[in-house]
Amino acid sequence: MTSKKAKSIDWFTNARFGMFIHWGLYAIPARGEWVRSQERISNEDYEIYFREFNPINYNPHEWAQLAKYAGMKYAVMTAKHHDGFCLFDSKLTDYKSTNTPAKRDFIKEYVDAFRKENLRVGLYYSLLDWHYDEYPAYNDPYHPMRGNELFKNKEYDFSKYVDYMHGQVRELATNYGKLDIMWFDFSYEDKTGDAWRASDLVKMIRSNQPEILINSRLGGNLKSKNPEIYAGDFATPEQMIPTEGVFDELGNPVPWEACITMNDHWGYCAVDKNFKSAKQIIRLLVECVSKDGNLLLNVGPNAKGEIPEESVEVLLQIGKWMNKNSDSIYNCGLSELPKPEWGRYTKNGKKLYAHIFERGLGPIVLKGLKGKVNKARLLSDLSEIKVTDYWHDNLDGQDCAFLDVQWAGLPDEIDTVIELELK
Ligand code: H79
Repeated sequence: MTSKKAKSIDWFTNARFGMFIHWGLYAIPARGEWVRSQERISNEDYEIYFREFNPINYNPHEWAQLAKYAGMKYAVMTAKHHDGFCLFDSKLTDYKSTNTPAKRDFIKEYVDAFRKENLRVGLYYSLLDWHYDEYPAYNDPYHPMRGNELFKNKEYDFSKYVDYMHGQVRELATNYGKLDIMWFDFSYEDKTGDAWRASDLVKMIRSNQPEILINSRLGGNLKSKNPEIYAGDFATPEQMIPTEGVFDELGNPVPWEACITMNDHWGYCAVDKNFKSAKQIIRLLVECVSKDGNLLLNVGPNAKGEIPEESVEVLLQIGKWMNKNSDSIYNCGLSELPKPEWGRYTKNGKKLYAHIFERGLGPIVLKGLKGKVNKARLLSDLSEIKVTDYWHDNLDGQDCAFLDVQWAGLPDEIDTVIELELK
């Protein structure tokens, strides 16, 4: 089991950088994908968006090209979010994009477009469903109708919802060709593991998609010595990067992927202009890789089907950097060396990449690498950098190598990468 998993996950741990796409009816109110819950909007009141949804500029080929240019290797798109609206042509509900004025299966178009750019494709599927009648509302902590007296005595047959959910996941696993990732969101309180009939769900998915990767949000403990069938293949820290990566109980590395937003919302939010800079995001990506993890960076397209300009701008800048420096990202992971003062290390075999975030003064000091560096080059143009094993008046001890750089400031303010060829 473990070795079988290990094989099909290699592409993922080599890819390192992916695009998360949160898109649905909530793009119209444009106050984020939790708008229904936060404003306690009823099914009836939310219906106006269903009747309106017509994203005339939806062009997943452009999204795929942008993801590709940014250096991303895969994508994950919301087939259904918590609001229950389906962007795919499900036979099990009328609440789907093919019944809106758009009349399109957006998931079909997405998988085709991204595959065409040689990007791996994943689907996000929400375990929560605020539209389906049998999903508990009154006592649920998140449902828009929580605590609403009108729902107090309503009866729910949760097993009907679980049947529906399994049926939809089966549709996704059988009607959209080879999927690389199924990304479930999320388990809470008693709604975890067996409550979702998660073992059967995972068996069904894997029988249809033998190489698919499944995230760890169906419940269970991925870090255990004997993880449950439904514990998944990779961990998903959200809006944070684990301090030292993720390891199981035996100390073996667990594949992980940090998912982060560019501003402060996943779904489109018209007034949220709190965007991170390309520099911040590139450094976060490097941090993930330096800890053996991936970065899944979100975009929230608007009601016209356009990725916000601010996000496009940042992705283009990331692409410009990746174009020169992606050898220090793809196929790379953690080095055994402790985090250096000036930035981060990533490593691929005998190639060690020094990501310099802070210029400091004088030589770049490589602690622990005395006598171990064959060659050093600036990754962006492969220009030689002199390495020495001695520095006059060095008080740092005897184990250092030194990069005799001649710059006053950093050649690349975002992240100057030096490729070190180890002996
Ligand atoms: O799909 C994205 C989010 O909608 C979903 N997971 C990512 C990938 C998610 N975000 N947060 N959660 C699930 C957990 C719930 C957080 C909450 Fe809240 C805190 C719910 C209520 C308070 C965040 C802040 C959402 C509304 C306010």
